[in-house]
Amino acid sequence: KHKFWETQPVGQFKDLGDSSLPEGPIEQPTPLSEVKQEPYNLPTPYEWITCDMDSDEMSNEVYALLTNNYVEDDESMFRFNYSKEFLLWALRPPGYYRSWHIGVRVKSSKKLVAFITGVPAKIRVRDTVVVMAEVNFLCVHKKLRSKRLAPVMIKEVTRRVHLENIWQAAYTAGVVLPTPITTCQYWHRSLNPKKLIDVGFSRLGARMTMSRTIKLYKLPDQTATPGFRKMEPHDVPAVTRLLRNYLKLFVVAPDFDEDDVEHWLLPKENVVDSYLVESPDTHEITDFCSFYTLPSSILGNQNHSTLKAAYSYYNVSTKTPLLQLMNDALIVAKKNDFDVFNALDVMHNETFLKELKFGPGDGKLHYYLYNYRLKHVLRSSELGLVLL
Ligand code: MYA
Ligand code: JJ1
Repeated sequence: KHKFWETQPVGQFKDLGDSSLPEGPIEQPTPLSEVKQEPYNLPTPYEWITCDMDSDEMSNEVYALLTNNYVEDDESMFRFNYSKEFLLWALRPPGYYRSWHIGVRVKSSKKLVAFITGVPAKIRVRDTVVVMAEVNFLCVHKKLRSKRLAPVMIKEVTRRVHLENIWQAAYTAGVVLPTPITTCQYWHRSLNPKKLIDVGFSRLGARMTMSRTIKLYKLPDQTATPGFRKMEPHDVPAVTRLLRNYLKLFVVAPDFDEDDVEHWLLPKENVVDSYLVESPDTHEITDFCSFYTLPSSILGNQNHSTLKAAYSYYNVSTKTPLLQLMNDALIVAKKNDFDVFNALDVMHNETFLKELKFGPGDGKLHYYLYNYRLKHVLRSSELGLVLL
């Protein structure tokens, strides 16, 4: 069934019930001198390139490839439209390797036709912090699908990760591969229900009119929590402490230091938004919420071309009830003109989804580790990791 994935050091379906297998790396690292020194062979019309994302020309080509060929929903009504600024943010975190931004060009025309990336991350699995690659943005041009290019790209990124002496990876996909560490459900909270219905993102419920629907999803103009404000640079140490303490609760979670928090959570316009609660009396930072901006192109609608979506990122509540904190997140997202607020059922998200009128979507997201076995599949609420 999975001719490629059966050859890889990942959990296999046949081993799923077998808890005699140990938790941890599936295969041991080899000396770097034994890592293949030259790139894998591509079919002759194509060549590898390392994408210099600092170059405006290169990042424009990557943006165009993904805009036209990246992930769609099951009915091809929407396609992720990561912005250029978002891609630069996602691909250049602290300690990133340029060599992990990999493109494939047609030799004759120089056209970019495929892409895959990794970025380094420290991820804790139970008590062990493991340096990993987070692999994302795997994309093959629509006209070159089903030619087995993806396995070559995955092997090439693996080789370049190994050259940095890194032997594990984390990734997500909408498809089932051998084998998920957990499977998450997407949930959606309408902010602009009329547009969502007009473009086919959602439907009028049974016995619902448009005006009743608009009323149902109405939100206050102002946030409710005293001391709720945007995160600022001087908050990095306090947010890092809050987040590190919270992420201890989960079986798999990032091990963020202050540099990571500065990069991943400090607000960046049209990319990532973070808010916190500063206690009006003690000035303590007690709660935190964040979301990233990922629009989708609306395919073939006369009236609208993009859906502006916010995706729940990391949220921590120690004083403000999570429900109230996330309602404030919905209020600021609505104010900032988002059409929908999306979330996965990870961490403690299940405690607010239904009450805040999120509904389950038709998409699922499967999480995977490369070369690291878990004894059991996790519940999604045991996962403390959100990938972009
Ligand atoms: S997930 C987002 C993936 N991108 C898209 O969905 C965009 C639209 N689709 C496409 O561009 C293509 O359909 C892709 C496949 C490129 C996805 N992850 O070349 P093929 C396996 C892993 O003939 P194509 C993201 O970015 C498939 O099961 N494998 O197929 C995270 C089959 O293998 P097997 C996938 O459709 C990526 C083989 O590829 C995926 O032309 C993490 C078929 O190849 C998928 N999403 O191209 C990558 N889809 O026969 C893994 C299909 O065995 C990283 N396949 O079933 C692993 C860690 C590496 C680093 C390790 C370091 C130590
Ligand atoms: O966005 C998604 N689904 C939407 C649109 C469905 C359009 C028809 N297929 C959806 N809408 C219903 C919303 C409704 C609002 C009121 C309350 C009830 C719900 O369900 C889905 C997620 O649900 N998204 C996708 O399918 C995109 C792909 C997801 C997998 C991506 C994995 C790749 C990432 C790797 O890095």
